[in-house]
Amino acid sequence: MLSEPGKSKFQIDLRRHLRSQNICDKLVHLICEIAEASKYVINAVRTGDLGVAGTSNLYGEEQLALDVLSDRIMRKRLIHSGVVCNIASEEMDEIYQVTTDSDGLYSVAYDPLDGSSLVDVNLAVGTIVSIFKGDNLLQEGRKQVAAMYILYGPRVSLVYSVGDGVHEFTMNQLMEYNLTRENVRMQRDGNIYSPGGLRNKYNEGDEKFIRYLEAKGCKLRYSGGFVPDINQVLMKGKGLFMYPALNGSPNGKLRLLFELNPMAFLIEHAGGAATNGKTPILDLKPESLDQRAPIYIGCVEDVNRAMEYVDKA
Ligand code: FDP
Repeated sequence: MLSEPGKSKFQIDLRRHLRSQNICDKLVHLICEIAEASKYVINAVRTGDLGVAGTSNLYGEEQLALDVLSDRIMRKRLIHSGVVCNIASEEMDEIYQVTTDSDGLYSVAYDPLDGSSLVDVNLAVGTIVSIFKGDNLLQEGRKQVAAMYILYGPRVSLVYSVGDGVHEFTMNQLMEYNLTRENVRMQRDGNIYSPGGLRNKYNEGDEKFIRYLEAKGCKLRYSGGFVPDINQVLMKGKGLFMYPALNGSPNGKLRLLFELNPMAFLIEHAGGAATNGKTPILDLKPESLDQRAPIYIGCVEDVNRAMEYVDKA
């Protein structure tokens, strides 16, 4: 643990913290590069035109939608990092191969701007990142060597894990990420719930589970952005997010590679759990880049209870 009692935690920046994690220099470099990229993404989110792709600005130049722009920012940084062999993004149809020589390098799957439809109503959005060693991106999430997200809210925060605890950093006025919470832990049981999707498309088990949560006294806390909603569950340490199978969408909405795996890695490493209703998210073997799955993620006891309801349905 790097934060010492009596010493200001704000002195510990991301790079220094990463160096205390016993990981290779290339992984430290990669996570720092992603943190650098996020500074340009937040700048685009805060100041960019809210135009849609294909429209032009005052000078007749083509505008990029913020998610397309964020994707370019991330991809460029990863390509030039020198430590990445394969890249997959929610914005791309195929894997982008940076180099065929994957020895000692990493592969990265990311959602550059999750919740981008919320930018025009000024709600929080985020970048989600999953990192594997080597060139294979279609592996079980449990094989991730690191996962992280950056939340662009009233403040910008970065949460990462390399498998040894979950740590939160907050951007300061100099745009540096400084440690604010080390070893974030989830309680076993929660009191908030974040249910995605249309409730009238829920199946019977999910409907009963929601009624159970309401009867238990859980408060509804749903922003419609996966990153802020998960961040709330993780930082409060007590709650559950779900995006279940819906009538007509048996795999729900959220994508395994870009959204579910990295968040499940973070929540599990904070002592929580994540399942599709039957199998832990981190044990699902992806068959395609755009694979989706239902998810129940948060406090262990709430997730177990969700599985009971799903099983009985
Ligand atoms: P969005 O469509 O705004 O990009 O991943 C997509 C996502 O947002 C998540 O951020 C969010 O949790 C979910 O969709 C919200 O979906 P619903 O509107 O169906 O609840």
